[in-house]
This record gives sequence, C-alpha cells and structure tokens, in this order.
Amino acid sequence: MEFLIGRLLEDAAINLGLRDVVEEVLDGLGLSFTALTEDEPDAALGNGGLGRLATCYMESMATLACPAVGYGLRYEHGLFRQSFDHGRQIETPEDWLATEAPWNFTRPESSYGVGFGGSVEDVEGRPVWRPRARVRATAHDTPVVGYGGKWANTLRLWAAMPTADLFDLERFNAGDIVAASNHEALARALSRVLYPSDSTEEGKELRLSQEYFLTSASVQDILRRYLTDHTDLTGLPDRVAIQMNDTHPAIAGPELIRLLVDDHGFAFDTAADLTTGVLGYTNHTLLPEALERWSVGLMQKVLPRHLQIIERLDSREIEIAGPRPDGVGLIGDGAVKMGDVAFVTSHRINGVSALHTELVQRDLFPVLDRRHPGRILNVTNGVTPRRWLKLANRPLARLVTDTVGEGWETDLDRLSDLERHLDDPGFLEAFGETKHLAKQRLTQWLDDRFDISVPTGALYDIQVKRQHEYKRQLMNILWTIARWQRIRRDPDNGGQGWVPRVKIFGGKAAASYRAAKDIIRLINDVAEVVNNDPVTRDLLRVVYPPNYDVSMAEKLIPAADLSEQISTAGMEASGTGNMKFALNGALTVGTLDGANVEIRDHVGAENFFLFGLTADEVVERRGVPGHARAAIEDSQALRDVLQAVAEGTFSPDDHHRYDSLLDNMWNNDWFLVASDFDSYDAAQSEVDRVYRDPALWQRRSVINMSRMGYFSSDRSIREYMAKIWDVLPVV
Ligand code: 26V
Repeated sequence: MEFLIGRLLEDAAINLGLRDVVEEVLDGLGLSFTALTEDEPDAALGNGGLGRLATCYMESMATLACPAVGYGLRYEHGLFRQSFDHGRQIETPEDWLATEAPWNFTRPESSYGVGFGGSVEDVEGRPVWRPRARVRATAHDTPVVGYGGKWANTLRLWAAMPTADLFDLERFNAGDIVAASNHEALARALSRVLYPSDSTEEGKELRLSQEYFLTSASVQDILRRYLTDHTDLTGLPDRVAIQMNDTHPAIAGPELIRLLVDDHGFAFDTAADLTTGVLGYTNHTLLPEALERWSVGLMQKVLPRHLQIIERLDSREIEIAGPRPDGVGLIGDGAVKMGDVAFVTSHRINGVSALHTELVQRDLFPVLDRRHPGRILNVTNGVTPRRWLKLANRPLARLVTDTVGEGWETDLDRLSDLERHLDDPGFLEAFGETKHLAKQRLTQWLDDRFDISVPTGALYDIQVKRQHEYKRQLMNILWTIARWQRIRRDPDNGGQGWVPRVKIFGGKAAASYRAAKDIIRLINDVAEVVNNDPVTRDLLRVVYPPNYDVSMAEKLIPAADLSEQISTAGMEASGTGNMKFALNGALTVGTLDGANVEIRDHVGAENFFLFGLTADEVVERRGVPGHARAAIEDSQALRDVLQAVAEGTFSPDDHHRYDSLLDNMWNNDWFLVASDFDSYDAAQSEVDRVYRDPALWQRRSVINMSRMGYFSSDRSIREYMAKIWDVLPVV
C-alpha cells in the first residue's frame, strides 16, 4: 500500500552511471543539476519506514537483477504537507501529480475490473459472486533502474478510474441522479488519498476497499502474466512469489484462492495449497492498534465471497494442525484478524529485526507458531547505500571510493577497509572535512529555506521519524529542557564549558493523533524560548524544519553527529533511519530495540551509547503500580523540567496547554519516558564526554560507518531471494 519514493532523477542518473556526465552537460548549458533535481516533486506515497523500506527494496531488487514488480496505488494525494502555525501542526493536501510526472508510463492495456459488495449465489452447487459495483484499475508504471544499469524492474501503481460502464444510466434517466453516480464516487475515492495515519482506524470501509482494490488488480495481473507463458496453474508456486508488505494486502490469500476456485475450477484445498506456496508475509509492527481487524459485518458487506473463503480456511486450519484452544482462529470477537489470515496463507512469515522476530514468535503468533513450526523467520531490514550514501553524501562517498576503491556501492562490506585507515591522519582529516561540509550544506539550506541560523561548530543531534509516543520525541525534548536549565544555572559548567548542541527534529504526526501533536507543539514552543535566550543561544539550539520527507532526510542525515534511536524497548520493529545515520558516520544513542540491537552488535558496544530498560524490563515495569510518579520523584532533573512546563515557561500565553501531557507523564506514562529518563541523561553525558575528545569521537564515527555493510538492503534482498522466494538473479 505504500512506497515512500522521494525524487528519482538523481537516483536514476547515478544508477545509470550518468550523474556526473549529466551535470557537466547541464553546466555547459548554464543550467544547474541541483536546481533541476529539486524541481521534481518528492513522491510521498507512504507514511514512514514501511514505505521507505519498500522503495529501498525495489532499488536493491533492480540492482541484484531479481525480476520483480512492486504493486501499489497511485494516490492522487500523497502524505499531507506539514506546516506549523504558532508551533501547531497544520496539514494541507499534497499534490505531487500537479506537475507532469515524467516517470509515469500509463498502460491502458493493463486494466482489470475489481468487484465490490453484492451477494454470493449458489449456482449448481458452486458459489458465484455477483458484485454490486465494479471499478477499473489501470496500471501506471515507473521504471526502477538498478545500479550499473544492467536491469530494471517496474513499480506498477493502480489508478481507480471512473469509467462509462460504471455510470448507471437507467437510474439516472429515472431521476435518481445521485445514486446513479455512486459507483463513480467509489472509483474516485479509491485512489484519492494515502491513509495518513499509521496508528488510528478511520474510514474503515474505504480503507478495506483500497486494500482489496490494490490486491485484486495485482493478483489478476500476476495470473495474467503467468498464463501468457504457462498453461498449468499448479506450477504457480515454482514460478511466482508474492510478498505481502504487512497485512495491508493480506486479502491476497483469499483472493488468489477465489480466482483459482471460482474462475479456474480448482478444488478448495488445492487452491489453498498453491496459494500458501506462493505467499509470504512480512510483519512490521506489534502495536495492537496497527494490527488490522475487519468486523465480520463489514467483510460481509464489502467482500462476501472472501468472508466465506476465510471461514473455510479457518476450518481447514483445524483439519491441518488439529484441535486448538478456544479463542484461537481467524475470526474472533466478531472480527477477521488479518494477521492470522496472512499467517495461514503464507509459507513464510518474517519479522524485520532479530528482536522483533522473537517477539512476533513469542507474543504475536505463539499459537500459530506452535501449530506451524518453522514458518517464522527473521530478515533484518536494510537500506540502499546508493541513495543513502552515494546520492545523499557525495563528499563522503568520494572519500570512500578514494580510500577503499570502487565497488563498495554493491558490496557494502568493503567499508570495513576504512578501519585500516583509523591511524592515517590524512584520511581522518578528510573524513572530518566531509562532516563539516555536510553541516555547512545543511546550515545553508536551513538559512535559505526557513531563515533559521545555526552554528556549524556544534554537535548536531538529530531525531527524524514519524511522531509517535513510542518513539519518545518527548523524552528528547524534555532532556533538551533539562540541558537549557543546566546551562542557565551554570553557564560555564564549572569551568569546563558546555558542548554546544543543535537539536534537530523532523517528522509528521497523524492528523488525529492528539498526544503526538501536543509533543510537536512543545518542541516548537521550547525552540521559541531556548533559541531566543541570550544566555544559552550559542550553546543550545532547537530546530524543527516542517514537512520532513525523503529529500529532507537526504540533507539532514549526512550532517548528523548523533542519531537519536530512543524508542521504548520492544516497540520499534526495526527502524531504518538508525542504519542511514550510522552509514553516514553518526554515533547512536539508543535503546535495545529493533535493529539497534544488531547495529550495536556490529559496531561494538563501546561505540554505541546505550541506555534504558530492555524489552522484558519494560513489560515488568509497566506492571509496577505508580511507576511513573515514582520515577519522577526519583529524578531531580525531570522534576525541574516538568515543573517548568507546568508553570507555562514555554507557553506563557496558556499555562494549561500541556496539562494533558503532564497528567499522562505523572499518572500513566505507558512509554516509560520517566523510567528511562535518568538513564538517557547519563548516556547524553557520555556523549558530551566523548565529543570533547574529537579524535575519539572521530575514531568511533569511522568505526560505525565501516561496520555498516550488513545493513545494506542488498543483503536483506538476498535473504528474501534465498530463504523465502527461491529465486536467482537473472543477470
Ligand atoms: C498501519 C496503518 C493502519 C491504519 C492506516 C494506515 C496504516 C499505515 C501503516 C501501518 C503499519 C505501520 C507499520 C510500520 O510502519 N512499521 C515500521 O516498519 C519499518 C520497516 O520495517 C520499521 O523499520 C519500523 O520500525 C516499523 O515501525
């Protein structure tokens, strides 16, 4: 359902080996390559990490010549545009299609009908689905060029088109003008907007319809392609693999079974076996609010035939794996559990980091795992080094090539050669210079675009990601307040001075996510006070450029000294920003969560600022009554901070602005900001200590970067190819 693409011109130019040629030619014409690339809209057909991962994987599959198609929806409006009004997030519609989309190839010949609603009739003992409405899906293709230009794949986005045959002329002529256009309205709505929420459940019926629209068109396209070269559908699992990116397309199992049974005459069990052979399911979150469940009533209304198939799959699960405890099954509490549907229709289920996979096995699917042992496996996420180093950080990429030679782009383990230069003063100086350049580039951009001025000599401390309570941007800003109070109390820090810090935040909150929006406002309110305080100005700045997107990430990440990966342990499935930062030489302050665990294993514990409770301790701590209050009372620093917020220090015009946030801190604190605060504070002191020793910091920075080979998305894709898809490169 999501591809967070960003811009493609420079990416494609790099992968075709033409970037510098293009720039030179444009120079000769008096045109700027950078200006040209910035004319391209940043395609944000995704919310965050899940959609960005899909895009890195598309690029890696093209690079590895893994023949693949990425299927998605061609949303008219991508993720909303974010601005701030007196610190408050304002959402306005995004309009990436307003200008001509140069990558788009419309394929009117690839078009499928997708049915909705209606009823299932019994015709001579066979179920026949008679949908109430039909919508046409039309393909819009974008080429995805692999590095080296030897292979390209297709990203195929479906647009829902209101077509003439949808218009109910009879009804219209009978005077029922509104009802006659109902189908048209459904068609227009299906690919109108990306769901801007990554946690709440709004517009359920439309969301389910979008998911089915994507899935049905894609599965039909896959069968059509298979049947142009083969006649026997029993060979499908040997030729086709479908990977479901979370449960959003989990209706793929029932849909493929439906097509095999209803259209191709297969017996149910054969169809189900073929389907399981084809499908794989990647889980990307344990958050209960993001685990999809559709009420039986809604399923009956929108997809009556699929509901029958799911019921049949449920009985089949008992036939295959034996009697099961009560309360276990594909349907429970009047709802269809899409995670369970995805599980039973897949031959492999994977989590996205080692820790996350353990939790998927232990907490999410304990019963299904026991009943179908060996299906769950881990594939730790990765990021493409082409975009996240070669494109985003050209000076550093050039230094890498000069130091370890060509080829690291497709063999990222070669970065380990950098470690041989840890004592080479020439290399270290050049390395330091690349960080300085990245900071200069960022400062220039902040100044040009937002009129924000920040010093380049400071430690750049960055947290960019979706705004969510579990990611704990709140802990970061509360610590920033503590720092501000300390500087004010003792401006020269007992004679040793303060390490100047620029705290940078970026990220959007779902429009309906009240708590996350309060935190955004607090960050902006704090920025207003701190940045205008003559005592602290030179030592502490808070910056929150609005409308964080892929292009902004490309500017921020190279400039980071410190990467904030501070989620409540057990809640961030993997994280991928954490990898991008370390790849660009930032050190991480982080919890033992998601891929942080493996990053720390790779770079060495001594090169990672660890703090906080472990996932198991988090569960235990939540069970202690009054844990939040107790933790606050134990921490002088945190008490001072909360008091300042309560007194309206950052909201002088409205002392009650943060009442709800404070109440939650004292009386609930599900995300354990208070319990981890002192530990975070200690880690931040250690950050200061190391930063005061530039040689030590730089050494750790080089080590971090040099050990990031494992986190290339090429490694992840090779694992999917070998362990799940059973496919070899075609070049
Ligand atoms: C759920 C929903 C539900 C309501 C409508 C919109 C919507 C959109 C997305 C989601 C699922 C969110 C899951 C997700 O984004 N997981 C992230 O996946 C990343 C890639 O694996 C991973 O690095 C992040 O840790 C994880 O949070």
